[in-house]
Amino acid sequence: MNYKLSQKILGKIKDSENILVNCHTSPDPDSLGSALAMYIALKKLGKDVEIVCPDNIPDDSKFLPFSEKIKKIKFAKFDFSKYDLFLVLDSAGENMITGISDGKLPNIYTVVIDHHKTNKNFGNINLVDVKVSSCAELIYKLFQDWGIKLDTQLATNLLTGILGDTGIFEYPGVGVETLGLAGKLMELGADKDEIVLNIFRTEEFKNVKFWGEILKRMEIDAEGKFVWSAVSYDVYNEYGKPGGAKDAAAGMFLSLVKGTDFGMIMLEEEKKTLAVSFRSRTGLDVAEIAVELGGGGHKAAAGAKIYGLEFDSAVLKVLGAARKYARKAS
Ligand SMILES: [Mn+2]
Repeated sequence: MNYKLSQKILGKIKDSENILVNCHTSPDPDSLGSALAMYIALKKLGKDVEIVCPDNIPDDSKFLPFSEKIKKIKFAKFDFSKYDLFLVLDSAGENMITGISDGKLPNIYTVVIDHHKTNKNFGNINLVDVKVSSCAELIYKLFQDWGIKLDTQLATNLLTGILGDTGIFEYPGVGVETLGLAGKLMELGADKDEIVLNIFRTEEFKNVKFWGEILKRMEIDAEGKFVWSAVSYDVYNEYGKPGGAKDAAAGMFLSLVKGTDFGMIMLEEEKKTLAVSFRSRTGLDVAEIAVELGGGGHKAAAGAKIYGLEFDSAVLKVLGAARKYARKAS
């Protein structure tokens, strides 16, 4: 048995008829792969399942088996009354689920299944394992406990989650357990090359040009040992608001620069809403900065949103938190 809570969660599922599963805001490959894998498993268990998300799923993820089942909803308006169980995956807190800064969760029995070290344990049952690479890896271990037979479609979704949250196995700390598991998923028919091509090598040309705007604005803080870039709403809007461009650029550019420990990209997604992606280069824990700013995440990759400040003030706030953390860490 991988987890003590596995059977308790399975019992709850067996007692339920209509099950709701979530994808988090700006759903990434781990969120999507985890939710879709769970969807397939719950169907195998004979349940009615719905997957909901506060945002649209990216076009590059539409090749994933059953991705068409993910429904975009407004949490404040959706009718949750028919559901008797809510499985919350890969989501550290309420706003990651609802997409609203002070959003309330529906009043349904809630099971949290997550790997964020900043998880707030807000469910009725909380299975949080911060040692796994991804929520998909956790779910693989959970399915082992449940005796779920994996098929190619399920394996494809799980491998997508692992590839996403490990930066295609590149992030510091990705070890033999994760690699071994990925190998097993490939034996089951998951096509690593197809996933990598679709998700990481199918960028819109304009998004790549937008990365140029990010790079052009990149600064180095030699004392704090970090790089940073901040792009205002007006520039973002000029490029047609390329969703996902910030995270993709963060994955590529923030852990490259000699002499730095970490980096961050700030993007004003809406007027007075600054989204920040942090990436660690040396293994320094960037989730601590994200938490200081009201966000969360992992040691190697984290995020936060600053609401209600003008662009310049929001940027200064983020820089202040980063410098404070850098001083403390050195
Ligand atoms: Mn994840």
